[in-house]
Amino acid sequence: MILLISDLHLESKRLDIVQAFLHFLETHASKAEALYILGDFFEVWIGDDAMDSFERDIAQALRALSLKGTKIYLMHGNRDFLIGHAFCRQAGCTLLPDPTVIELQNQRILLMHGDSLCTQDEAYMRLRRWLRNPFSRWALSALPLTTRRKLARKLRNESKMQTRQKAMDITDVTPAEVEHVLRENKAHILIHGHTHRPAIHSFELDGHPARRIVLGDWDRYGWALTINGESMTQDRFELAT
Ligand code: LP5
Repeated sequence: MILLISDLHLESKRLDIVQAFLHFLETHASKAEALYILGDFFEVWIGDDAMDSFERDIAQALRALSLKGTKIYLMHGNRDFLIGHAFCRQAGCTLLPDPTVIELQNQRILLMHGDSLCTQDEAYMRLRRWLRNPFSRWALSALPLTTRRKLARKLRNESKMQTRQKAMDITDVTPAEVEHVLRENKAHILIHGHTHRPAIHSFELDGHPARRIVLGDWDRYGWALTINGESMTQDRFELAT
């Protein structure tokens, strides 16, 4: 059995989510062969050198799970694309490129965070190109921590303001891009997060049944997709109060 989650946006201000995640690790994830975290695991990540006790405790919890035998795979999201090898080493997890194809039951399954599929969101696509550019990453990483924190806060505030004003279809994935990535990766199943619109979409791709499974974000509820043999089910659970 494997588990997939995304968009937990872990931060010290949301201890309800942290508690639910720790509980999820102990109860569900410890029984899984593998746990895939498809991005935006943290609310924001400005570099491994900014790790504090909060992030170290989360890394420790993941390491404890990996020592029990569950393999942990982590993909970057748009908020935590600066997670690096130092965190992964501490957490005992493997960093996955976006996109990644896994094979289960002779099926190729495409895993992505999902932000790169929102191609109609031109303002975000510009920001993404700029932030992911190796030179910008290098320059940002060289800034003092206080400056990085301020920049990240500014970006979050600007993003919240602008996202509220964007039409729903702009902030969702572009169907043509979904078809393109599936064809390019010779897959008929795509699993991603990012849009916070949990669902299982069935459609036809080149005469074959295809599915796009959108993982839910952890906020009012927690979400996890379980793949067990042929079955794929997404469960929603209450966060303890
Ligand atoms: O995150 P979410 O889902 O709410 O919104 C995203 C898009 N927004 C983002 C930005 C992130 O929320 C914040 C990024 C934090 C990164 C941390 C590390 C950064 C490094 C800095 C320090 C080392 O990804 C949002 C999409 C939405 O998904 C749906 O797909 O719409 O995109 C935007 O809102 C982008 C805006 O439209 C354009 C923003 C221009 C900002 C200009 C301000 C510049 C000031 C700072 C310069 C570094």
